[in-house]
Amino acid sequence: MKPAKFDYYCPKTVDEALSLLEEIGFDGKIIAGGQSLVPIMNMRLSTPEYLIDINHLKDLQFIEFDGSKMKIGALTRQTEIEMSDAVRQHLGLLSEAVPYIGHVQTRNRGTFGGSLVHADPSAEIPLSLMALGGTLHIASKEEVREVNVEDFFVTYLTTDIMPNELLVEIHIPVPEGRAGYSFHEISRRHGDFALVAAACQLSVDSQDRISKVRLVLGGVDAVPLLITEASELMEGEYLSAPLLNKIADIVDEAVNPESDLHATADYRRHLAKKLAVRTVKTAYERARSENNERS
Ligand SMILES: Cc1cc2nc3c(=O)[nH]c(=O)nc-3n(C[C@@H](O)[C@H](O)[C@H](O)COP(=O)(O)OP(=O)(O)OC[C@H]3O[C@@H](n4cnc5c(N)ncnc54)[C@H](O)[C@@H]3O)c2cc1C
Repeated sequence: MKPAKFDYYCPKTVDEALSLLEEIGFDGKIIAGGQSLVPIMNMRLSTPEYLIDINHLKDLQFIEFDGSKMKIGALTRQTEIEMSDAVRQHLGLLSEAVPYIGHVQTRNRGTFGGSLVHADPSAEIPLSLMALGGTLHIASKEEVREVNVEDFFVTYLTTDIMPNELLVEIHIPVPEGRAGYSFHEISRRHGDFALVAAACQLSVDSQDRISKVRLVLGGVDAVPLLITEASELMEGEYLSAPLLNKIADIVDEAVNPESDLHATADYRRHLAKKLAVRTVKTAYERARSENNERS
């Protein structure tokens, strides 16, 4: 199918884009990589009257390390994240997760910010950001406001962003000390969205006790699900088989999967427990083998 008729704008500066968004409001839509929006428009599930193409806003395309956090521009292509040495060194979880997104061709166009705003609950970038923690910087004509990732995802395909706003950059703290991470997902074919995905970012103290951990599951609720009870249980503990069994029980309680054409809710629940245990174990082993403290 073809999209419904629309007018097309191609602003050259962020300021120009924000003025257009202010003027057009609910009748307009930003297009970044177009890898989610264009199929939706082709199916006429979305029929914006105006498209605002942000591909010329090169100010929004960067990856920077400032000593304690990574700053990533919203328009940064997923391939740039995948290929970045700085991301591999400081945010290994993202480097591990991004190759699961679609295909090389979709990652060449798809952007970091587009995936966050599209907010598919099984998408790899929202899940990884939830595990890493961080803030989203959202600009309008009036201000730039900061939203913690925990507050950004509202429900399926819905985020805390208004029609007159533009996601401009994302700040992610670099894990300190002896840190480990892990990302796993199960999908029917490579490149498909995950049936269930799990991400874990974890740190241990000098005695190998877990000092900080964030476990997140995707594809099991309307948003990427941060399993806070599992963090509370693990912090201050050594990882052990009984602890992993308790984590599986917590995950069983926390998830709220649905059945669809691809998998039943029961199968998704089963995968969630298995993947949670697998990601925590791998992240812990990686953290323990990290001898050189980074700060
Ligand atoms: C064949 C195929 C397979 C795929 N498989 C996966 C997969 O396995 N995992 C996965 O996560 N994704 C997958 N995707 C989607 C992924 O490729 C998209 O990149 C991503 O979901 C959207 O990013 P985008 O830059 O293309 O955004 P767009 O499609 O341009 O926009 C998506 C939404 O975000 C809004 N938006 C974009 N940028 C901004 C901004 N800076 N500020 C405010 N709003 C903004 C748009 O208005 C729109 O509502 C797949 C896509 C295809 C075509």
